[in-house]
Amino acid sequence: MSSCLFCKIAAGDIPSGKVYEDDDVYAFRDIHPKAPTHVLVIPKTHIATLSEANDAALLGTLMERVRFIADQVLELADGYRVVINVREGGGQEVFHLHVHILGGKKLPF
Ligand code: IU
Repeated sequence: MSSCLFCKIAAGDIPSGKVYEDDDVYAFRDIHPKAPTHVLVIPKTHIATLSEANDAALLGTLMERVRFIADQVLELADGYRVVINVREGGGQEVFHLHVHILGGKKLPF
C-alpha cells in the first residue's frame, strides 16, 4: 500500500536497519528498542492487523521466518519473546502487521 510506512521500508524506499529479507518477509531493527535486541518482522504483503489476516499459509510462513530470524540470524541462544500488538486496544501503532522479536536479556514478565 503506497501510503504505508512499513510497505515503504520493505520496498527500500525508507532506510531501515535491515537484518533479513526474502520474497515473503522483511525484518528490521525497531527505532525505539525495548530490549537489547528488538527486531520487527513484517510480511511484504500489506495486511493492516492480525485481525484481518485470514491467510493461513502467509501466517505460517511469517511465524516460521520469525523463528528462523530469531534463532539463526539474530542467534538469540538464550531465548526471546515474540509479540503481536493487535489494534488500538492491544497497543498497535503501525497498521501493517508486524511481529516483535525481543531478546538479549532476561525479560521481565
Ligand atoms: P506497535 O506494535 O504498532 O505498537 O509497534 C510499532 C513499532 O514500530 C514500535 O515499536 C516503533 O518503535 C516501531 N517503529 C519503527 O521501528 N520505525 C518507524 O519508523 C516507526 C515505528 I513510525
